[in-house]
Formats: sequence, C-alpha cells, structure tokens
Amino acid sequence: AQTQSSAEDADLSGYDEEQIRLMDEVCIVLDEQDVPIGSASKKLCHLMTNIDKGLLHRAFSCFLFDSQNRLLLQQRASEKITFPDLWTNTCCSHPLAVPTETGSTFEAAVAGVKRAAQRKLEHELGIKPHQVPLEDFKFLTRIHYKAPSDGKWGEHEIDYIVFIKADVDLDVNPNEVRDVKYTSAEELKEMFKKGELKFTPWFKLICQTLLFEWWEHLNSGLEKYLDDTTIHRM
Ligand code: DMA
Ligand code: MN
Repeated sequence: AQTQSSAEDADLSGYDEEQIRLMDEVCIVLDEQDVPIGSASKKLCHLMTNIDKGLLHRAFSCFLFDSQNRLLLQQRASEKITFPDLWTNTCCSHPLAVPTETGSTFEAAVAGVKRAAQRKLEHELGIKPHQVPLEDFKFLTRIHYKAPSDGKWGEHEIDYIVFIKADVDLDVNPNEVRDVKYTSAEELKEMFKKGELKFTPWFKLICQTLLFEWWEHLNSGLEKYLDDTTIHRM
C-alpha cells in the first residue's frame, strides 16, 4: 500500500485538523541508551500498539520561571490528541529528526533540544525567541518513562529536562493551550493536595522526584544538579 498522509488515516479521524497535520512531524527514534536509531512519524511514535513493542522517541520538557521564581504552567488544549485538557509544565514537545535538532553526540542532542524548546515556546505560547535565547536554557537531566493516554495513544520517551529563567510576553495559541498560570512551589504543592486540577503523568513524575529540590536552588546555581550521564527510569 502507498504511504498515507495522516489526514486520511482512520486512526486520526475525528480529531482536530491542525493536530492531525502535526502527527506528520518526524520524531527521533531511540534505543534505551538514548542513541538515535532512526525516525518515525509523531503518529507512529504515540500509538500504544507500537509503544507496547518498545518504540521509544526523544522529547523535551521545558520549565520556564519568571524573575520571582514562579513556574509557568499550561493547560493543554482540548484539541490535543494525547493528554487533552491536562495541566502541565510550561512546554513539552519533540526535537525533530532534522540535522539542527538531532545530534549524534550528547552535546549536540542537548543543543538540538534547546532549539526545539525555543521553537515550541513560540508555537504554543507565542514567546519570541529573543526573550528565550538558546544560551539561557539549562539542561538538567533525562528521564525515561512510559504513560498511556486513553488506551489508543500514549507516550514512551527519553525526556530532556530544561529550565529557563525569563520574563516573557505571552500570545497563547488556542489550538495548543487552553489556559496558563504562574505558580510558586508552595501554591503548586497546594494544587496537588486539593486535587481539583488534573496533571499530566510526566509532570507528576517530575514533581514527585526532582522538581522541588531544583526549584529551591534556582538562585543559588543549578550547576551541581546538571547530570549528563544518568537516564532516570521512571
Ligand atoms: C510531548 O509533548 C513531550 C512530552 C515530554 C510529553 P506534547 O504532546 O505536548 O507534544 P506536542 O506539543 O508536539 O504535541
Ligand atoms: Mn512524545
């Protein structure tokens, strides 16, 4: 059979047209050591039938803090195919299987992730690249996790965590983001206690493990937390 475009694909019928189009993006396929071994569409990478066979791809999670050390949260749009309407960290997506975002060494991979983060902060939140210069992103560590979304779709990623401190102007893309809010660490802990908001699985994992300690050290220097060797299996 001929390769189909996602627009005429039964797996994707009924979803938002723009989100269907984005399922044609090409993700970086990895082995368990984070070595790129190929590429596959965003759609193929997020089907649980493929994830259950071990398909793994590269992703990033960006955490943006303002000058008062408040973290910018977003609520995913209802149009999202995976994890719609859930609250999460500032911006997540995938470095694409293109030379500027892939990289064959670890250093090049981190550089690619920073470019992808800058690209998606503009696409999702309307943040202009000059407000989030590449050199201001700080890579922290990698987490490897698997999470089903709704049975059919899910995530299985090695996720590069990057922080950036910046006061930014937002122009939210409603196809991606339903709502945004800034939160202090104490307020976020309260939100988890109250249980009124629903959060994405990867954000919950990062909050349960590493986030709050990093957050406490935002001003005193995160260098000692930079971990270029561990892949946390969660
Ligand atoms: C994918 O995020 C990345 C992680 C860490 C879950 P996403 O579903 O928001 O990606 P995109 O914005 O590209 O749809
Ligand atoms: Mn993914």
